[in-house]
Amino acid sequence: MNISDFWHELTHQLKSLRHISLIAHKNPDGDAMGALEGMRCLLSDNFPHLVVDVVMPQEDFDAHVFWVMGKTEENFSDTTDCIILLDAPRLTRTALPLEVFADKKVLCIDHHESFEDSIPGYVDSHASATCLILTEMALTLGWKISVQAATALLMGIYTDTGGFIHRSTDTRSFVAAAELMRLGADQVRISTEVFGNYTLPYLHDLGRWLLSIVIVDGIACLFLWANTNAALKNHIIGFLSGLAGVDIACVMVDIEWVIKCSFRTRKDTIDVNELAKKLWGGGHKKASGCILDGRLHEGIFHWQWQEYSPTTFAQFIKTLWPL
Ligand SMILES: [Mn+2]
Repeated sequence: MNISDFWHELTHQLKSLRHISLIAHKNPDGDAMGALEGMRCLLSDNFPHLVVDVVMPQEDFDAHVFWVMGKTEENFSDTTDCIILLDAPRLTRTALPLEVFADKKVLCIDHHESFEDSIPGYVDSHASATCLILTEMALTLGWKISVQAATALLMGIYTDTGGFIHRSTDTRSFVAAAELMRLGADQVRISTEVFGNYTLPYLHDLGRWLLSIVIVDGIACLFLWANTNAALKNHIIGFLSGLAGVDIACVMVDIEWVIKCSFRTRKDTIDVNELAKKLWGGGHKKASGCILDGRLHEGIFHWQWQEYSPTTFAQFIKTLWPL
């Protein structure tokens, strides 16, 4: 579906709906939270007849981005007549069991690459953030954009572009950011909350983890524990991918019986989406991930009857990707 058809169809449908629930991927990042809060404001302000809920069932949120959120719900309401999935292409990426989506209408607005089982809706894999898509949508349709919406959307663009330094940063990102600032987005608060406000214990923790990084043939690898602070996980992978001599950064975190593996690269010649696909995952060219059915125990990753240290796992990644 092309962009204008999708948006006009959506606007048309919104008039006959009563109750919309918004959801994003589990372990929501700044773009997911910015999109949830931004879309909540946009829908509430432009379609006053709608009840709009944001469903965020988890509790461990990154405080550097959570401040932007308004009221959230644990689950869908019985009266929800449409769910909009933001910043994720499929229902398995949310923190809720698939049953809760049964017989509900679901639309997706996202900037990740599509899969065969992706939810229908609007996907622009060239957009640097889901918040960029929402900003362009609101501007194109002439929707009212409140200061709260503008701040949330700008925060999403800020975080998914790493503060306008990742390779995904483009003219569209700057144009949208400029429009949002013109509408009153609180850029000072975003930069202070997202990129500042670290505590000394946090920095000490970060320092200890930095000492555990290994680099093998251009692959930087680090295993983190489940209880590691959510902000630290995001922060550390940024450090890894920016290190001299690193082509691919790989961070493994154990989460509830599976291992989440995240890949980043700053090299134009490397596509970590292709790498993640080899491990049944996906994402973007410069940032991707996969879920592996293994476990981390005392610094060793147990997976498919093998034991990997960060060094041997980096060697394994190397075999998947001819650099
Ligand atoms: Mn995103």
